[in-house]
Amino acid sequence: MTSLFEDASQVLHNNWKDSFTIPCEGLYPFQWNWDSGFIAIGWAHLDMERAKSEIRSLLKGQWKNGFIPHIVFHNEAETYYPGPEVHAAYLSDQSPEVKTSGITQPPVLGFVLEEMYHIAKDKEDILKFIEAVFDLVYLNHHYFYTHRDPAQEGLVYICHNWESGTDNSPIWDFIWETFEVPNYELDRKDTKLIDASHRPTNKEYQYYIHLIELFKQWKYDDSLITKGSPFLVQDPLFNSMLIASNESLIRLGKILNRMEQVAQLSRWQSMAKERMNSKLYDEQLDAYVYYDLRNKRKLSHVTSSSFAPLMAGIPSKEQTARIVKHFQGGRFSGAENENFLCASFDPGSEFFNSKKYWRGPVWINLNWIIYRGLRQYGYDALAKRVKKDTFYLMEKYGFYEYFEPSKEINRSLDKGYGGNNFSWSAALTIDLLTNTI
Ligand code: 9WN
Repeated sequence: MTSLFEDASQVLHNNWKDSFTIPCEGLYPFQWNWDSGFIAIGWAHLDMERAKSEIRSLLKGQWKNGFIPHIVFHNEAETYYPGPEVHAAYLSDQSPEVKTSGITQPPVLGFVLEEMYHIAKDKEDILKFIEAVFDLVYLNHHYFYTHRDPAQEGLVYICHNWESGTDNSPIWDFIWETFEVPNYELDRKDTKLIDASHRPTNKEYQYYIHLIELFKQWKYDDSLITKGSPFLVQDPLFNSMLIASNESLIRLGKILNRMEQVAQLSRWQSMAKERMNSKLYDEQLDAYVYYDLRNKRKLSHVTSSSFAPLMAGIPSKEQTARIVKHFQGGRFSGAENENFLCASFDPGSEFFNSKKYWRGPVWINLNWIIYRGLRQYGYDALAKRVKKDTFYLMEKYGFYEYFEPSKEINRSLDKGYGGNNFSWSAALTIDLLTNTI
């Protein structure tokens, strides 16, 4: 019998394509932005040169203004929709030579670089690498604070559900209710590859494609998107990843003596943390929630993204004590601990669906983020439980994309949900296995 570590390592090796790693054979055959960050952490434990290559490949897709796209199409593949011709990023005068999408994903690169630094045995060598990419990652943060924060308040917006990384969260239903879309012809491949009931509906895809069509009309010009996009949301996960990455870049910048960048990052950082608490924290729910910038309203629902601020050190100790109650006989754990941690959407809500993608299932990258957050605030026993749940699911089913949260339903299942041999599930398992707590 092979070990979990060996199996995870095999998944990464199988998904490696010369200079980067695809998230999943067939289902996601290109390089994805935040996937690559998590994957690089996995590679850092196995082969640091591959981890570096993963980051360099992603940065080949960076635009002149610092923007990093959610997909880089280094290669050709027929098994994914929408491909490069639908995204048509060449319409922007900022886009690079390689084909990319024109929307982004949660900015994890800053803290990924710091993870690589901690994991590396040869510190001198890894610092050379970090020094070589530092300005590019900094430029990405500069892009966010200068192009995605119209009120200059410290919180950046996303303009597409795919930018959130949590594609069909019920949160986005409230945005879809605010506008109508034409009927686009969809050439979906995902529903031919895996169980369609685990994926978003065609109606939802009409919205996803419509937003892309609007952005193309505007040649991906950020000022036109700010003015006109019907989807403009301040998302707690996205902003937490940016804040966690700011913090890492500040620490790395000090080591590299990049004091000008450190000073600017620190200014963004203090504003961002303050605003997360004054704008996105919901006292009634004891959770960070979403703000719909277009329609000027809070979207007060609890999702696994609501817990990401712990990893970024945003809540006070008192807030954290209230937040963790969701995991102990609470909303997410279930009163009798009947759920594995952590469902992607509030299991008590009428919008919860335990099988459907980001409407309920457990995702390993969010578990990793929550684990890191709990440890940061000293909730080691709870962190251990998140890790135990993660390993249980992975050992029982393999490295699936997402998993059933209900322990009861799990008794009769023999598979996880979505794609199998999913890279970040494997990569972050490798990382969790190396943590002693
Ligand atoms: C769109 C690659 C990506 C992840 C996302 C996940 C899913 C894509 C899709 O797969 O989204 O980006 O086509 O469904 O939701 O978080 O980065 O693994």
